[in-house]
Amino acid sequence: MALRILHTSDWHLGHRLYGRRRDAEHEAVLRWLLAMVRAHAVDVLMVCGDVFDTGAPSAAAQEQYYGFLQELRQTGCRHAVILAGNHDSPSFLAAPKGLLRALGVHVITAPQPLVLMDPYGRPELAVAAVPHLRERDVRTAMPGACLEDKAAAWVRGVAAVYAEVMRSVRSMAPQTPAVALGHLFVAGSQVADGQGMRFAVGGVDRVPVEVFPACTYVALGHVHGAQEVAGRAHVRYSGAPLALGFADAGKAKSATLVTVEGEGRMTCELLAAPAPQSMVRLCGPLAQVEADLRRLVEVGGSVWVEVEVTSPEPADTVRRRIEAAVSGSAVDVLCVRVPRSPSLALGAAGERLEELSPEEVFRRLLDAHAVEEGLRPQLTAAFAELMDTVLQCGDQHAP
Ligand SMILES: [Mn+2]
Repeated sequence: MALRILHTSDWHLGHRLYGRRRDAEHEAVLRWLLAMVRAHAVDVLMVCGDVFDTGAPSAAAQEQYYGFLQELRQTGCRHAVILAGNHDSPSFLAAPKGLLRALGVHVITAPQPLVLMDPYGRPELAVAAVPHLRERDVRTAMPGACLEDKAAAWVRGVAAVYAEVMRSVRSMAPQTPAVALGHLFVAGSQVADGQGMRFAVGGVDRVPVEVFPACTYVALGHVHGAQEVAGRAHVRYSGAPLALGFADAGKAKSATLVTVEGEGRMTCELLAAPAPQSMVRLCGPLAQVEADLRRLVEVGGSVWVEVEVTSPEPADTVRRRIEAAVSGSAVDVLCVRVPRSPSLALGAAGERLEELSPEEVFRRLLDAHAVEEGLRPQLTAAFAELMDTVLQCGDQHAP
Protein backbone atom coordinates (compact mmCIF):
# COMPACT_ATOMS: atom_id res chain seq x y z
CA MET A 1 0.00 0.00 0.00
CA ALA A 2 1.28 3.45 -0.88
CA LEU A 3 1.63 5.95 1.94
CA ARG A 4 0.71 9.57 1.27
CA ILE A 5 2.54 12.37 3.03
CA LEU A 6 1.58 16.06 2.82
CA HIS A 7 4.69 18.17 3.41
CA THR A 8 4.27 21.82 4.41
CA SER A 9 6.22 24.34 6.52
CA ASP A 10 6.70 27.98 7.47
CA TRP A 11 3.09 28.91 8.17
CA HIS A 12 4.18 31.77 10.43
CA LEU A 13 0.74 31.95 12.08
CA GLY A 14 0.27 35.39 13.66
CA HIS A 15 2.46 37.07 11.04
CA ARG A 16 1.84 40.74 10.32
CA LEU A 17 2.91 42.53 7.18
CA TYR A 18 3.70 46.21 7.84
CA GLY A 19 1.34 45.96 10.81
CA ARG A 20 -1.51 44.31 8.82
CA ARG A 21 -2.96 41.17 10.38
CA ARG A 22 -3.05 38.08 8.21
CA ASP A 23 -5.45 35.90 10.20
CA ALA A 24 -8.02 35.71 7.41
CA GLU A 25 -5.37 34.67 4.88
CA HIS A 26 -4.02 32.04 7.25
CA GLU A 27 -7.54 30.75 7.85
CA ALA A 28 -8.01 30.35 4.07
CA VAL A 29 -4.68 28.53 3.76
CA LEU A 30 -5.44 26.15 6.65
CA ARG A 31 -8.90 25.39 5.16
CA TRP A 32 -7.19 24.62 1.87
CA LEU A 33 -4.66 22.29 3.57
CA LEU A 34 -7.50 20.37 5.24
CA ALA A 35 -9.26 20.09 1.87
CA MET A 36 -6.03 18.71 0.32
CA VAL A 37 -5.65 16.19 3.15
CA ARG A 38 -9.18 14.96 2.44
CA ALA A 39 -8.96 15.06 -1.36
CA HIS A 40 -5.70 13.10 -1.50
CA ALA A 41 -6.42 10.76 1.41
CA VAL A 42 -3.25 11.90 3.17
CA ASP A 43 -1.92 9.53 5.86
CA VAL A 44 0.78 11.73 7.38
CA LEU A 45 1.00 15.53 7.63
CA MET A 46 4.46 17.01 8.16
CA VAL A 47 4.83 20.63 9.23
CA CYS A 48 8.55 21.34 9.03
CA GLY A 49 8.94 24.29 11.36
CA ASP A 50 7.94 27.93 11.87
CA VAL A 51 4.37 27.04 12.70
CA PHE A 52 4.15 30.40 14.47
CA ASP A 53 5.76 33.68 13.59
CA THR A 54 6.91 34.35 17.15
CA GLY A 55 7.69 32.39 20.29
CA ALA A 56 4.73 33.93 22.13
CA PRO A 57 1.90 33.72 19.60
CA SER A 58 -1.38 35.61 19.98
CA ALA A 59 -4.50 33.86 21.23
CA ALA A 60 -5.92 34.11 17.69
CA ALA A 61 -2.86 32.34 16.21
CA GLN A 62 -3.05 29.60 18.85
CA GLU A 63 -6.75 29.10 18.18
CA GLN A 64 -6.01 28.62 14.48
CA TYR A 65 -3.33 26.03 15.27
CA TYR A 66 -5.36 23.96 17.72
CA GLY A 67 -8.52 24.28 15.62
CA PHE A 68 -6.60 22.98 12.63
CA LEU A 69 -5.24 19.97 14.55
CA GLN A 70 -8.70 19.18 15.86
CA GLU A 71 -10.16 19.20 12.34
CA LEU A 72 -7.23 17.24 10.98
CA ARG A 73 -8.26 14.48 13.37
CA GLN A 74 -11.56 14.18 11.50
CA THR A 75 -10.04 13.81 8.03
CA GLY A 76 -8.66 10.28 8.31
CA CYS A 77 -5.06 11.56 8.42
CA ARG A 78 -3.45 9.23 10.94
CA HIS A 79 -0.37 11.17 11.99
CA ALA A 80 0.91 14.71 12.13
CA VAL A 81 4.52 15.58 12.82
CA ILE A 82 5.09 19.18 13.93
CA LEU A 83 8.67 20.42 13.99
CA ALA A 84 9.93 23.44 15.91
CA GLY A 85 11.52 26.05 13.60
CA ASN A 86 13.74 28.98 14.53
CA HIS A 87 10.70 31.25 14.95
CA ASP A 88 8.95 28.82 17.30
CA SER A 89 9.53 28.61 21.04
CA PRO A 90 10.35 24.93 21.69
CA SER A 91 8.92 25.09 25.22
CA PHE A 92 5.69 26.70 23.98
CA LEU A 93 5.23 24.04 21.29
CA ALA A 94 6.16 21.24 23.70
CA ALA A 95 3.78 22.22 26.52
CA PRO A 96 0.67 20.43 25.11
CA LYS A 97 2.79 17.55 23.73
CA GLY A 98 1.15 14.79 25.81
CA LEU A 99 -2.37 15.93 24.99
CA LEU A 100 -1.60 16.24 21.27
CA ARG A 101 0.04 12.80 21.28
CA ALA A 102 -3.38 11.36 22.11
CA LEU A 103 -4.64 12.94 18.85
CA GLY A 104 -1.88 11.35 16.75
CA VAL A 105 0.17 14.57 16.70
CA HIS A 106 3.92 14.31 17.36
CA VAL A 107 5.48 17.58 18.47
CA ILE A 108 9.24 17.57 17.86
CA THR A 109 11.38 20.02 19.82
CA ALA A 110 14.53 17.88 20.13
CA PRO A 111 16.10 15.37 17.68
CA GLN A 112 13.96 12.24 17.89
CA PRO A 113 13.52 8.85 16.17
CA LEU A 114 9.84 8.27 15.47
CA VAL A 115 8.12 5.13 14.14
CA LEU A 116 4.62 5.73 12.75
CA MET A 117 2.27 2.73 12.87
CA ASP A 118 -0.43 1.65 10.43
CA PRO A 119 -3.97 0.88 11.69
CA TYR A 120 -2.87 -2.72 12.46
CA GLY A 121 0.00 -1.62 14.67
CA ARG A 122 2.74 -2.35 12.14
CA PRO A 123 5.45 0.23 11.36
CA GLU A 124 4.59 2.18 8.20
CA LEU A 125 7.15 4.98 8.28
CA ALA A 126 10.45 5.56 10.08
CA VAL A 127 11.05 9.26 10.75
CA ALA A 128 14.33 10.92 11.72
CA ALA A 129 12.81 14.14 13.08
CA VAL A 130 15.22 17.00 13.74
CA PRO A 131 13.92 20.45 14.69
CA HIS A 132 15.82 23.70 14.11
CA LEU A 133 19.18 23.09 15.77
CA ARG A 134 20.74 25.67 18.05
CA GLU A 135 24.39 25.80 18.90
CA ARG A 136 23.91 24.03 22.22
CA ASP A 137 22.13 21.09 20.44
CA VAL A 138 25.18 20.28 18.32
CA ARG A 139 28.58 19.11 19.54
CA THR A 140 31.10 21.43 17.99
CA ALA A 141 33.57 21.51 20.92
CA MET A 142 35.89 24.09 19.42
CA PRO A 143 36.11 27.02 21.81
CA GLY A 144 38.10 29.89 20.37
CA ALA A 145 38.20 28.42 16.87
CA CYS A 146 38.07 30.74 13.89
CA LEU A 147 34.86 31.14 11.93
CA GLU A 148 35.79 28.65 9.16
CA ASP A 149 36.68 25.92 11.70
CA LYS A 150 33.45 26.58 13.57
CA ALA A 151 31.46 26.30 10.34
CA ALA A 152 33.13 22.97 9.51
CA ALA A 153 32.52 21.69 13.05
CA TRP A 154 28.88 22.78 12.78
CA VAL A 155 28.43 20.82 9.54
CA ARG A 156 30.02 17.72 11.11
CA GLY A 157 27.88 18.13 14.23
CA VAL A 158 24.63 18.43 12.23
CA ALA A 159 25.55 15.37 10.13
CA ALA A 160 26.24 13.43 13.36
CA VAL A 161 22.80 14.35 14.76
CA TYR A 162 21.06 13.10 11.60
CA ALA A 163 23.20 9.93 11.43
CA GLU A 164 22.45 9.08 15.06
CA VAL A 165 18.68 9.65 14.83
CA MET A 166 18.47 7.75 11.53
CA ARG A 167 20.48 4.81 12.89
CA SER A 168 18.27 4.66 15.91
CA VAL A 169 14.97 4.80 13.98
CA ARG A 170 16.18 2.19 11.48
CA SER A 171 17.03 -0.17 14.34
CA MET A 172 13.49 0.32 15.68
CA ALA A 173 11.85 -0.33 12.27
CA PRO A 174 14.40 -2.01 9.96
CA GLN A 175 12.17 -2.91 6.98
CA THR A 176 10.30 0.39 6.84
CA PRO A 177 10.76 3.32 4.41
CA ALA A 178 12.58 6.14 6.20
CA VAL A 179 12.33 9.91 5.88
CA ALA A 180 14.27 12.74 7.51
CA LEU A 181 12.83 16.09 8.59
CA GLY A 182 14.63 19.36 9.21
CA HIS A 183 14.37 23.12 9.56
CA LEU A 184 17.62 24.57 8.30
CA PHE A 185 19.29 26.24 5.36
CA VAL A 186 20.91 23.79 2.95
CA ALA A 187 23.52 25.09 0.51
CA GLY A 188 22.30 25.08 -3.07
CA SER A 189 18.78 26.30 -2.31
CA GLN A 190 17.38 29.50 -3.74
CA VAL A 191 16.21 32.22 -1.36
CA ALA A 192 14.06 35.08 -2.64
CA ASP A 193 15.66 38.46 -1.94
CA GLY A 194 13.83 39.99 0.96
CA GLN A 195 13.39 36.70 2.82
CA GLY A 196 16.90 37.48 4.04
CA MET A 197 17.47 38.28 7.68
CA ARG A 198 13.83 38.62 8.55
CA PHE A 199 13.72 34.82 8.35
CA ALA A 200 17.30 34.13 9.43
CA VAL A 201 18.79 32.10 6.64
CA GLY A 202 22.42 31.83 5.68
CA GLY A 203 25.48 32.36 7.83
CA VAL A 204 26.81 29.62 10.07
CA ASP A 205 23.76 27.35 9.82
CA ARG A 206 24.29 26.69 6.11
CA VAL A 207 24.99 22.98 5.58
CA PRO A 208 25.68 20.88 2.46
CA VAL A 209 23.04 18.40 1.28
CA GLU A 210 25.43 15.55 2.23
CA VAL A 211 24.55 15.97 5.96
CA PHE A 212 21.39 13.94 5.33
CA PRO A 213 21.66 10.15 5.57
CA ALA A 214 20.39 8.00 2.67
CA CYS A 215 16.60 7.70 2.89
CA THR A 216 13.42 7.89 0.85
CA TYR A 217 12.64 11.58 1.35
CA VAL A 218 13.98 14.63 3.19
CA ALA A 219 11.22 17.11 4.15
CA LEU A 220 12.62 20.56 4.87
CA GLY A 221 11.42 23.90 6.14
CA HIS A 222 13.01 27.36 6.60
CA VAL A 223 13.33 28.52 2.98
CA HIS A 224 10.04 29.96 1.74
CA GLY A 225 10.17 28.98 -1.94
CA ALA A 226 9.19 25.40 -2.89
CA GLN A 227 12.15 23.61 -4.45
CA GLU A 228 14.28 20.54 -4.66
CA VAL A 229 17.71 21.03 -3.14
CA ALA A 230 21.08 20.70 -4.90
CA GLY A 231 19.61 18.59 -7.71
CA ARG A 232 18.29 15.87 -5.36
CA ALA A 233 14.71 15.09 -6.30
CA HIS A 234 14.03 13.54 -2.87
CA VAL A 235 15.34 16.50 -0.81
CA ARG A 236 12.77 19.29 -0.85
CA TYR A 237 11.59 22.49 0.74
CA SER A 238 7.79 22.63 0.65
CA GLY A 239 7.99 26.42 0.90
CA ALA A 240 5.55 28.61 2.82
CA PRO A 241 1.92 28.21 1.69
CA LEU A 242 1.36 31.99 1.98
CA ALA A 243 3.49 34.83 0.58
CA LEU A 244 5.04 36.33 3.72
CA GLY A 245 6.59 39.35 2.08
CA PHE A 246 6.43 41.31 -1.15
CA ALA A 247 9.51 39.50 -2.47
CA ASP A 248 7.16 36.51 -2.76
CA ALA A 249 4.23 38.50 -4.20
CA GLY A 250 2.66 36.81 -7.20
CA LYS A 251 4.85 33.71 -6.86
CA ALA A 252 3.13 30.31 -6.85
CA LYS A 253 2.84 28.84 -3.33
CA SER A 254 2.17 25.20 -2.65
CA ALA A 255 2.40 22.16 -0.44
CA THR A 256 4.12 18.93 -1.52
CA LEU A 257 2.27 15.64 -1.79
CA VAL A 258 4.73 12.77 -1.43
CA THR A 259 3.72 9.20 -2.24
CA VAL A 260 5.91 6.44 -0.80
CA GLU A 261 5.58 2.95 -2.27
CA GLY A 262 6.34 -0.19 -0.31
CA GLU A 263 10.01 -0.48 -1.29
CA GLY A 264 10.72 3.14 -0.51
CA ARG A 265 10.18 4.44 -4.06
CA MET A 266 8.87 7.99 -3.94
CA THR A 267 7.07 10.42 -6.21
CA CYS A 268 6.03 13.97 -5.44
CA GLU A 269 3.54 16.46 -6.74
CA LEU A 270 3.08 20.17 -5.94
CA LEU A 271 -0.43 21.16 -4.86
CA ALA A 272 -1.02 24.82 -5.74
CA ALA A 273 -2.15 27.00 -2.81
CA PRO A 274 -4.73 29.76 -3.07
CA ALA A 275 -3.53 33.38 -2.81
CA PRO A 276 -6.18 34.89 -0.52
CA GLN A 277 -4.81 38.46 -0.73
CA SER A 278 -3.38 39.90 -3.91
CA MET A 279 -0.04 41.59 -3.36
CA VAL A 280 1.93 43.67 -5.84
CA ARG A 281 5.38 45.26 -5.73
CA LEU A 282 5.83 48.35 -7.89
CA CYS A 283 9.20 49.87 -8.65
CA GLY A 284 10.01 52.78 -10.96
CA PRO A 285 9.89 56.56 -11.39
CA LEU A 286 6.98 58.27 -9.59
CA ALA A 287 4.97 58.94 -12.78
CA GLN A 288 5.12 55.26 -13.74
CA VAL A 289 4.19 54.10 -10.22
CA GLU A 290 1.21 56.49 -10.28
CA ALA A 291 0.04 55.06 -13.61
CA ASP A 292 0.44 51.49 -12.32
CA LEU A 293 -1.56 52.35 -9.18
CA ARG A 294 -4.37 53.92 -11.24
CA ARG A 295 -4.50 50.76 -13.35
CA LEU A 296 -4.85 48.65 -10.16
CA VAL A 297 -7.65 50.96 -8.98
CA GLU A 298 -9.46 50.49 -12.33
CA VAL A 299 -9.18 46.69 -12.14
CA GLY A 300 -10.79 46.88 -8.69
CA GLY A 301 -10.55 44.46 -5.77
CA SER A 302 -8.36 44.54 -2.70
CA VAL A 303 -4.65 44.78 -3.42
CA TRP A 304 -1.73 45.32 -1.06
CA VAL A 305 1.09 47.28 -2.65
CA GLU A 306 4.72 47.93 -1.81
CA VAL A 307 6.16 50.85 -3.74
CA GLU A 308 9.75 51.76 -4.49
CA VAL A 309 10.14 55.12 -6.19
CA THR A 310 13.36 55.54 -8.14
CA SER A 311 12.95 59.18 -9.25
CA PRO A 312 14.19 62.08 -7.08
CA GLU A 313 10.95 63.83 -5.98
CA PRO A 314 10.86 64.85 -2.29
CA ALA A 315 9.30 62.32 0.08
CA ASP A 316 6.21 64.42 0.89
CA THR A 317 5.48 64.91 -2.82
CA VAL A 318 5.78 61.15 -3.33
CA ARG A 319 3.39 60.47 -0.45
CA ARG A 320 0.83 63.05 -1.59
CA ARG A 321 0.73 61.84 -5.19
CA ILE A 322 0.54 58.16 -4.20
CA GLU A 323 -2.30 58.87 -1.78
CA ALA A 324 -4.15 60.77 -4.50
CA ALA A 325 -3.72 57.92 -6.99
CA VAL A 326 -5.35 55.31 -4.73
CA SER A 327 -7.71 57.45 -2.65
CA GLY A 328 -11.15 55.91 -2.07
CA SER A 329 -10.13 52.56 -3.60
CA ALA A 330 -9.36 49.09 -2.22
CA VAL A 331 -5.73 49.53 -3.27
CA ASP A 332 -3.78 49.73 -0.05
CA VAL A 333 -0.19 51.00 -0.21
CA LEU A 334 1.53 49.36 2.75
CA CYS A 335 5.01 50.71 2.23
CA VAL A 336 6.74 53.38 0.16
CA ARG A 337 10.50 53.32 -0.31
CA VAL A 338 12.39 56.33 -1.47
CA PRO A 339 15.90 55.03 -2.07
CA ARG A 340 19.18 56.90 -2.25
CA SER A 341 18.19 59.40 0.41
CA PRO A 342 21.10 61.07 2.22
CA SER A 343 20.07 59.68 5.63
CA LEU A 344 18.04 56.66 6.76
CA ALA A 345 15.04 58.82 5.82
CA LEU A 346 12.89 57.34 8.55
CA GLY A 347 9.56 59.04 8.81
CA ALA A 348 9.54 59.63 5.07
CA ALA A 349 6.21 58.52 3.59
CA GLY A 350 5.00 57.51 7.04
CA GLU A 351 7.66 54.86 7.56
CA ARG A 352 8.67 53.59 10.96
CA LEU A 353 11.82 51.74 11.98
CA GLU A 354 9.94 48.62 13.12
CA GLU A 355 8.53 48.20 9.62
CA LEU A 356 12.01 47.86 8.15
CA SER A 357 13.96 44.60 8.10
CA PRO A 358 17.48 44.75 9.57
CA GLU A 359 18.68 44.06 6.02
CA GLU A 360 16.90 47.15 4.74
CA VAL A 361 18.29 49.33 7.55
CA PHE A 362 21.80 48.11 6.70
CA ARG A 363 21.23 48.78 3.00
CA ARG A 364 20.12 52.34 3.76
CA LEU A 365 23.13 52.90 5.96
CA LEU A 366 25.37 51.86 3.07
CA ASP A 367 23.56 54.45 0.96
CA ALA A 368 23.73 57.12 3.64
CA HIS A 369 27.49 56.65 3.96
CA ALA A 370 27.93 56.46 0.17
CA VAL A 371 29.77 53.14 0.44
CA GLU A 372 31.01 52.17 -3.02
CA GLU A 373 29.19 49.36 -4.85
CA GLY A 374 32.26 47.08 -5.04
CA LEU A 375 32.47 46.76 -1.25
CA ARG A 376 28.79 46.13 -0.66
CA PRO A 377 28.42 42.39 -1.36
CA GLN A 378 31.17 41.59 1.15
CA LEU A 379 29.82 43.96 3.82
CA THR A 380 26.27 42.70 3.31
CA ALA A 381 27.42 39.07 3.64
CA ALA A 382 29.36 39.90 6.84
CA PHE A 383 26.26 41.65 8.25
CA ALA A 384 24.11 38.62 7.36
CA GLU A 385 26.52 36.34 9.18
CA LEU A 386 26.53 38.54 12.29
CA MET A 387 22.73 38.79 12.29
CA ASP A 388 22.46 35.04 12.04
CA THR A 389 24.90 34.50 14.90
CA VAL A 390 22.92 36.92 17.04
CA LEU A 391 19.63 35.20 16.13
CA GLN A 392 21.08 31.76 16.89
CA CYS A 393 22.22 32.79 20.33
CA GLY A 394 18.74 33.73 21.54
CA ASP A 395 16.00 31.32 22.58
CA GLN A 396 13.45 32.88 20.31
CA HIS A 397 13.90 34.55 17.01
CA ALA A 398 11.08 36.98 16.80
CA PRO A 399 12.04 39.81 14.49
MN1 LIG B 1 12.69 29.47 9.68
